[in-house]
Amino acid sequence: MKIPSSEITPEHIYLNRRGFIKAAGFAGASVLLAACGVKPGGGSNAGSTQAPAPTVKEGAFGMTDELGDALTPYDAVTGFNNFYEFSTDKEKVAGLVGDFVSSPWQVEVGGLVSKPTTFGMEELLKFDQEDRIYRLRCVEGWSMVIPWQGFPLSKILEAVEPTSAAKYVRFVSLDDPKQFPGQKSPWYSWPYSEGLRMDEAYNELTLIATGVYGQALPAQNGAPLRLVTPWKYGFKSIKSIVKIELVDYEPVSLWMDAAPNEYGFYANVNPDVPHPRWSQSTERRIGEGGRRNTLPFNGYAEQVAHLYAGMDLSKYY
Ligand SMILES: Nc1nc2c(c(=O)[nH]1)N[C@H]1C(S)=C(S)[C@@H](COP(=O)(O)O)O[C@H]1N2
Ligand SMILES: [Mo]
Repeated sequence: MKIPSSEITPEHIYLNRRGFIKAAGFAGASVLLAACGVKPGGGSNAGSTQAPAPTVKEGAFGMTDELGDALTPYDAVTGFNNFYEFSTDKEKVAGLVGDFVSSPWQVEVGGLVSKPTTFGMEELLKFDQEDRIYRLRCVEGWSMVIPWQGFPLSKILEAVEPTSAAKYVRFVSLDDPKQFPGQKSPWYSWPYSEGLRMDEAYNELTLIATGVYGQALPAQNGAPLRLVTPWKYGFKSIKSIVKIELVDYEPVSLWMDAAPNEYGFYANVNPDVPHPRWSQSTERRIGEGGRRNTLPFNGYAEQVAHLYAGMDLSKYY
């Protein structure tokens, strides 16, 4: 099939590139794919040791994640966004980002570290950029499957050398009401902030995303860099980060501050612990009809459940 150049989207480019890598049997790429649990799609899922059978058309968009779930189309990933700094209307965000300035960009990393460092975007892009296909589950009950590019957060932490006093990592988004009209709303404690426990921050799944579908992150997805923790609800995945601080206390996020009975520090995806307003047991995969069951830790239990051994997850929600 030949696609007219006017219709070539980053989705086509991304899938073609992946197709090429697969066809060429490029060793480096397959090692990378294996290392992040990603599997090129197109074939059947037979022989997989993963328990849940694929419930969508395998490889509808040419690729699946490790559970056999098809990628969410590019238009939905970049057109249906939660980004309150622009709008509370998910369908309006992409149209409001206009000339958001994400370059030049700096990230100040400090607090309880031996080597406080301010990184320019160029320096962060020098870390090996990996492909990671992750499911993103929003607490509002929808989910997507997104092909990110980025690097493990641990790379930044290793560079700044946290001291033994550091117990948590605090993240802060850009504070700029001129660019972010939503920051004029008095309901929230701007700038957006989030936090992780140290072991969560060092977990192999924890990604700083710099791209999606093979292109630099569009503004609506958190340009030029955002956090992605796929076993946690989407609100932990803080966008447009300007500051990372190592601290010895559990940080209070924007959402914990706004509604402490609804949003906790951990925010691990958990079908058994309902949000006060929404059951978390099922979700609507964007682009799919019907609902599917939500998996504990969003299907990443094998990689992260041990971090919470012995904790009462209905208390530490
Ligand atoms: N700074 C900032 N980061 C944010 C948000 C936000 O409003 N502001 N929304 C969060 C929520 S609730 C979700 S579900 C994800 C959505 O990411 P996406 O729009 O790239 O799908 O971003 C998260 N990161
Ligand atoms: Mo969300």
